[in-house]
This record gives sequence, structure tokens and C-alpha cells, in this order.
Amino acid sequence: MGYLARERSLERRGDPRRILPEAQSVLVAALPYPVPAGAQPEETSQTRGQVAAYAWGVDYHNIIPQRLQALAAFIEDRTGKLARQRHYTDTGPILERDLAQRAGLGWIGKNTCLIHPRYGSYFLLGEILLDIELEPDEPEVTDYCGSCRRCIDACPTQCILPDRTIDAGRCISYLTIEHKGSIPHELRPQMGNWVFGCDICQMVCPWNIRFASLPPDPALVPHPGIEHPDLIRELKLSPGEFNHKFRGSPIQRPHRRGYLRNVAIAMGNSRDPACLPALLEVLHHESEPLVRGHAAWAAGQIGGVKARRELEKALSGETDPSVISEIHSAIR
Ligand code: B12
Ligand code: SF4
Ligand code: SF4
Repeated sequence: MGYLARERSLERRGDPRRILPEAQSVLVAALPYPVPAGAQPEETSQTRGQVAAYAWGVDYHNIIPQRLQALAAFIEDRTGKLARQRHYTDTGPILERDLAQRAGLGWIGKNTCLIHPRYGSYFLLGEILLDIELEPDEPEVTDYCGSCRRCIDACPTQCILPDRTIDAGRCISYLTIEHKGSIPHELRPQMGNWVFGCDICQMVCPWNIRFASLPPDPALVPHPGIEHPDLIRELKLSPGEFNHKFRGSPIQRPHRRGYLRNVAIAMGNSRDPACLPALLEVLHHESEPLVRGHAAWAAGQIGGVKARRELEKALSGETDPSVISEIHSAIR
């Protein structure tokens, strides 16, 4: 996420008029996604992963711009003026939560999410910069977190800092979605069964527990089986099957190799011996070293004589230095 620190990006984030010099107003919209229930489905014995709720449907980057365009057209109709405008959701150098707070949509909680006092935080943000002067809403100035610190205490990697920022390099959301390479060994056990994103600091928030009730946008309703994927089945996805399964989904972002890396870590954390055959298959036959390496780690976590024998066997045929090093530490 180096783009966040670039000089030009910093300046533009500080003042949206660097993006659209004629800008008079910023209109901020919130798009609700499903409310996660948290628990794994009870009827099944398979080892399951967890996917962040915003990613259960279609990629919101493909939905919000359409919604914003319709909203801008409505405003043009009402004002009788063709507006100069720019749309953003996630992709642009602007501080979306900060603008949303100033537009009265909520306050920025200790978990750094924008929380609405009546609807919680399970929504995504999008903005329109306009050269039309709109009457501004009142900013949300109250901090409803008070003395609560549930998110800080519940965060598995302890990455929520006291100044309402997070140490993104330790956040499971960053590690599973944005981080490209090997996941640091010390963070793997804390990732639990999250295979894409993380909702823990929102799931424990009293404002979500009490109030999150907005119906999700129809485009974001869950695709079948996506909330708690069967880890063994996921690890077996070929490149073609991965692309087919996640076409149009945010889960495309880490690519197959990043996603299977996450699945392998979740298997290792489950310590479920039922995962071992799939992990060993990957260890011997997968072409991506990143996935082989994390499968070696996971096999080591599950342990046992068979895992050790197969790890040693894999070592004799392995040529990639990163995988060799993973196998060494798995059998140590
Ligand atoms: C980078 C990013 C991440 C990173 C870092 C998150 C973070 N907290 O910064 C990672 C990958 C970890 C992440 C995770 C998630 N994200 Co995110 N993420 C973003 C993104 C693209 C940029 C945020 C950003 O700018 N961070 C950088 C730091 C510097 O920002 P900051 O600390 O808020 O900045 C403060 C100060 O540093 C200062 N500042 C910063 N720059 C400048 C410049 C100047 C000139 C000045 C004066 C001051 C200043 O002002 C800010 C005060 O408000 C935004 C979209 C956007 N463009 O805003 C989405 C966004 C924040 N994410 C979103 C979501 C949904 C998530 C997840 C929930 C996804 C998930 N389930 O896995 C998690 C939540 C994790 C968490 N607790 O925050 C939503 C939040 C919606 C909401 N209700 O709040 C957003 C708004 C995307 C969207 N369009 O909806 N995310
Ligand atoms: S998304 Fe997960 S890892 Fe990141 S801050 Fe929230 S609880 Fe911590
Ligand atoms: S869990 Fe508590 S401290 Fe964290 S954001 Fe919610 S209200 Fe604020």
C-alpha cells in the first residue's frame, strides 16, 4: 500500500480540490453489505474458513460507481445543471471515512471504521466530488466509543493502536488481501480461519451487535457457500476453477496463489488431520512455491509421523529456496 505514502497522494488526500479544482461539495454514500453471524454452520463436520462479509457478493468496486452515477444524474435533474464531477470508492487518494464523518454519516471508532449510531458499520463508502454547492449536513462530532475497548481487546494481532489508526502490516485484512508474499511466521497462528479479510473488530462492536440491521444491497447478497468455505475443497481449486468460482468477486484480488496461501494457513491453525492429504498433495504437486511453502508449514502444524515423512520426502525433490526453508522449519 505504498501509494498511501506518496507525496502527491498525501497532498490530494489533504484537499479534494487537488483532484477536481472546481469542487464545491462532496457527497458521501454508504452501501450496506450483509451482517455476519460469526459462527460456523453447525450441520457440517468439514473444516471451514471465514470470508469477510463485504466480499460475499459481487465486487463493490463494480457496483458503487453505477449507484453514484445514478445519484449524480438525479442531482443534475433536480438542479438543472450539468455537473463537473469525479466518483470514488476505495481507489482514489481521498480519506473516505474522514469525509463520511464530516458528512454526518457516523464517527470513526477505535477500530478505525466509520460507525453510524443507528446502523453500525457494515457498509462501504463511495463519494462524488461535484462543482455544485449543496447544503452541507452537520458533521458527527460525538465519539460514541466512550470507554469501550472491545475491538482493541479482540483483535487477534493486537494491531489496533491507541490513536485510532491501525498497524496495517499486522492486520489480517491486509495480510490476507493485500500482502503478496510469505506471511510472517509469528502472525500465522493469530490469523485463525480467516481466508479473506477479517471482521472481528466489527463483530464485537456493540453498535453492530445492537443496531446493524440494514438490508444488504441486492448485489452484495452472499453467493452460496462463500461465507464459510470448505478448506479442503478450496485448496484443490485449479487456476481455471479459481477464476470461474471467483469471477467478479473481490476474492480475485490476492490471486489464486494468495488465496490458497491463506487457506493453507487456516488448515494449519485448525490442526485437523483431515486436512493433511490435501496439504501433502499440494506440497508434492502444486506449481506455486508460495502455496507449497505455506502447505509445508500447515503440515508441520498438524504434525504426526506421516506429515514428517512426507515433508522429508518433499525436501529431497524441492528446488525453491523459500520452500526448502519452510520445510526445514516445519520438521525442526
Ligand atoms: C488502506 C485501506 C485499508 C488498509 C488499512 C486500514 C486503515 N485503517 O487505514 C487495510 C488493508 C488494513 C484495510 C482493512 C479494512 N478495510 Co479498508 N481501506 C483502506 C483505504 C483504501 C484507505 C484508508 C487510508 O487512507 N488509510 C491510510 C491512513 C493514513 O488513514 P487514516 O489513518 O484514516 O488517516 C488519518 C490520519 O493519518 C490523517 N491523514 C492521513 N493522510 C493525511 C493527509 C493529510 C494532508 C493530512 C492533513 C492528514 C492525513 O487523517 C486521517 C484522520 O481521519 C480505504 C478507502 C479510502 N480511500 O479511504 C478503505 C476503507 C477504510 N476500508 C474499508 C473496509 C470495509 C475495510 C475492512 C473492514 C475490510 C475487511 N473486512 O477485511 C478492514 C477493516 C480493518 C480496520 N479495522 O480498519 C472501508 C471502511 C468502511 C467503514 N464503514 O468504515 C473503506 C472506507 C473502503 C470503502 N470504500 O468502503 N483497509
Ligand atoms: S480487521 Fe481483524 S486484524 Fe484487522 S484490526 Fe480488525 S480485528 Fe484486528
Ligand atoms: S468495539 Fe467499542 S471501542 Fe471499538 S469501535 Fe466499537 S464502540 Fe468503539
